[in-house]
Amino acid sequence: MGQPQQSDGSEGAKPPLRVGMVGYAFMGAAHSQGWRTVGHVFDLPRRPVLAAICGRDAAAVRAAAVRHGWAAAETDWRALIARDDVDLVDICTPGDSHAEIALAALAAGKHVLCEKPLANTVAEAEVMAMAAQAAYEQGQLTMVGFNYRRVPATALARRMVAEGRLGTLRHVRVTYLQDWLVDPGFPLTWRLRKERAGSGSLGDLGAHIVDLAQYLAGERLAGVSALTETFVRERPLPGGPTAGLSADSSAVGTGQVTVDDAAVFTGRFISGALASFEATRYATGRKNALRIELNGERGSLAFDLERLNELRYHDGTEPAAHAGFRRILVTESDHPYLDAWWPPGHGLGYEHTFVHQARDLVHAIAEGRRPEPSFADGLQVQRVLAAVEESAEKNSVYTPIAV
Ligand code: SOE
Repeated sequence: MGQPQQSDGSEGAKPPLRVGMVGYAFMGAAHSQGWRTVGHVFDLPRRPVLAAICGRDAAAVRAAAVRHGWAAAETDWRALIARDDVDLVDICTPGDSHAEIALAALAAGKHVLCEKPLANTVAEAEVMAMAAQAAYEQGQLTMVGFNYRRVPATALARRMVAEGRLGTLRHVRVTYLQDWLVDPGFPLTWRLRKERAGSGSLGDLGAHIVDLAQYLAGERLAGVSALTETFVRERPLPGGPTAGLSADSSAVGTGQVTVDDAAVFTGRFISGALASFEATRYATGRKNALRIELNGERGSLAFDLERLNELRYHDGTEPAAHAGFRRILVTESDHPYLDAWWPPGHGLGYEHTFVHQARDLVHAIAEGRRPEPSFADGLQVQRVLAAVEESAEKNSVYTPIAV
């Protein structure tokens, strides 16, 4: 039975891994929780230290440092990177600054964890992946924060696919649905501007499901056919009717949405298996609904983030008379990550994916192993997203993924 591991007093003797984080909003809070918790739950080879957090607003970043347990606060990410007491830079900013911060951190000799999507463009992601390769040769490691790989149930699904329990894969079906843009009065935040976010639902939600589908399938997509849409093209500016009027606003106090609201696409895996994807912020009533199903010749697996301690499995080799989908309660100590948590039946949640992400990265760094997903994996996802955009521009023409 798994039990939280108690400190035996030797924690202080472990070499520290001193983290500096850039960004303190939703993802910054989630990553902070991961770093803060991981050493109290898992027996790690190095002791994570929350050295410094960075954000532009001095008062807000100081408050975030206190709330999330960071020892120091900086207002300039260059100063954070220059600190001698930072070994690893964790980037939790909007996509338009990922490349610049990651490249500077690598040049300064730091390890880097970067939130998804890796970058806003393929060109940026290419430079980042090249820099990561060069840094690896100097002993620095890099990872992308695709946290949904680290739900115990999705990690178990990966293990079962790798064990051959599905046989030859035929279908992968994935949807990632939210509804926070349904109201046309919702303001024009950075996530709705291409220059900040790169794309809309596609980069934010589509990046997750492309990564998860390829991770679970154990193979990459070869090409896609896509439709994208922006349902509401003009929205109120965030600060109210007169704030920061932009050059492209046609009506007073509003601005243009320059990203997709939804992306629907089909894909073909290299093996010939077929996939379908839907990423939207307009699925009324769906808050953060990520579902994936894989069908193979020997069986099927289904995961629903709203029931994240469960995995559904159908063993197609069982006699039809009593075969059927069964529910695996993913809380056993021999399930991924669960040997360090609670006794069976006591479930985990969303935040634990960030604890597991930190755990895997600390192990990789201590052991000098390349963590996954790598920047090269992040680049490949970026290429899939670019192929989706290209296909959508050409009215769904099948578009091969660049290699
Ligand atoms: C978007 O709404 C978002 O916060 C994503 O950016 C996260 O990556 C996802 O996990 C939850 O939704």
